[in-house]
Amino acid sequence: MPDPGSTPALDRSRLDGLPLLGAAAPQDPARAGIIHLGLGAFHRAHAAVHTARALAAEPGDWGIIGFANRSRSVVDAMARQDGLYSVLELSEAGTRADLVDVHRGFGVMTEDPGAVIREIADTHRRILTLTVSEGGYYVSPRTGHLDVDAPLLRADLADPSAPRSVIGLIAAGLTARAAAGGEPFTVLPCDNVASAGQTARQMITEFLEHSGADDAVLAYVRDSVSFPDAMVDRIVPATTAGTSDQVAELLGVRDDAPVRAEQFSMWVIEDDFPAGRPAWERGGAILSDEVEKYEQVKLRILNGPHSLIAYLGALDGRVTIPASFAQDWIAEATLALIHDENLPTIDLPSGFDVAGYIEDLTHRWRNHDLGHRTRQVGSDGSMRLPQRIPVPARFHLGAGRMPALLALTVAAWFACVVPPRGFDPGEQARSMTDPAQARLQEIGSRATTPAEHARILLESGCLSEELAEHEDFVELVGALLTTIVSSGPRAAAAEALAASMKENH
Ligand code: CS2
Repeated sequence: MPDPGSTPALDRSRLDGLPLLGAAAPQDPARAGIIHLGLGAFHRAHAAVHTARALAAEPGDWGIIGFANRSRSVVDAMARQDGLYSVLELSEAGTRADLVDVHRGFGVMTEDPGAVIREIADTHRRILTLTVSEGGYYVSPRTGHLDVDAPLLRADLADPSAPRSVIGLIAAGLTARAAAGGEPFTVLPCDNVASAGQTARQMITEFLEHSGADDAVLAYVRDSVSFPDAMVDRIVPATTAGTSDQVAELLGVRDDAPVRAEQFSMWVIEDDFPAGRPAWERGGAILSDEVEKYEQVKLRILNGPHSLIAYLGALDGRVTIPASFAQDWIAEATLALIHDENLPTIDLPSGFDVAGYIEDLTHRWRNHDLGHRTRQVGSDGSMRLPQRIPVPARFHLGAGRMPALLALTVAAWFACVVPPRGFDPGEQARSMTDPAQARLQEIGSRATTPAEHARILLESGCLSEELAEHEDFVELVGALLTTIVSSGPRAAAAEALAASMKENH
């Protein structure tokens, strides 16, 4: 173990001889064409990496000005390190570390919203990328429109010049950019949200309308701002305390902002950039006009089943995704969810090797070195599951079939995060977090049985109002939750497997 005291800190003076991933962006911050909101591990292991690779193939003015959501720690560390950090890639062939050198400015959105607005108005900036998680888009799962009842949005709508939500910030930034001459611009979401580009356009436009924006601003956003869809895919676990030690061992420097990721990385982007873009297609990304289909693949083959692995695993006391997926009964339920329930609902991209994607995925989920935690994947289900469950579930229910493994995913989520009265889901589930947890717990507290608990929660519209109208689905979620409470997750998985896709009578 290297001695942290004697390992020199990473900064530009240490670059010589260290491996650089792709190429560096131009040093001058004025030549940073990209702003990024959400400077977490995912962006730094995904879009930033593809950008560095694209710059190696084709130089250009594509440095990144990065804003963290609220935490100073990454921003401070990266600023201290002259924008440098390392990406640890953990594959079967071993672990390698490379430096990424594309970030040219830093800030914290909640501390200095004015800086974000100024950056969006700045004509040197041409693209805004986003990793703000599902909740950052403020889509009401109930209405599909902007969630104007969310307290933060309500406050932003009352005073749109001092926004604190991401949607409010972008709306204010675009308003300022329109006033500064209306140069074209692109907002490119990189979250696991279906039709994320269209969704962002809709939410930002609704925000502007609700806040009484000028017609000229609305016309600017409609005509000169593009919102391409994109599918993003790379498993990036939270950085742990040991990650910096690993970098010290591999590179001989102390990096306070490293990220860890699997080798696999995929980014499919709709090619709609009126102000230009990096040569991402030369940096490992796919530019495609079938992004929506790729998004379906991602959300229904990877993300939805990932949630099931996390919830069943946590209820079974498993700390990590690979430890969960190693349980035969969890793997069996997960693969049945993929093949029998989700795959038939997907309109596959042309020429896409779905069998290969699934085969790869089972290896990715077995990557023990990543140590991806069940509590990480299981957190924020109230924002993630509406993207993952209702559409495929309604597809089958509408045709008279019962998607019992989708129902199991919902029951296991409730059991972990909003457990029925008197049920202890165990330490891994208890450590999952969710911004809606207290509200949902309050709603569920009126129930006297697990079945009633599931019913009240679903009828509150927490997943989708339309789904809650399917009485037989609601009943099955209740029955599966009852089984989890009385006999454990394994018994519930067996029950769901037996019921999956049976014709309704
Ligand atoms: C996961 C994703 O936490 C989750 O919900 O399903 O973060 C997943 O690891 C990534 O989308 C992989 O691309």
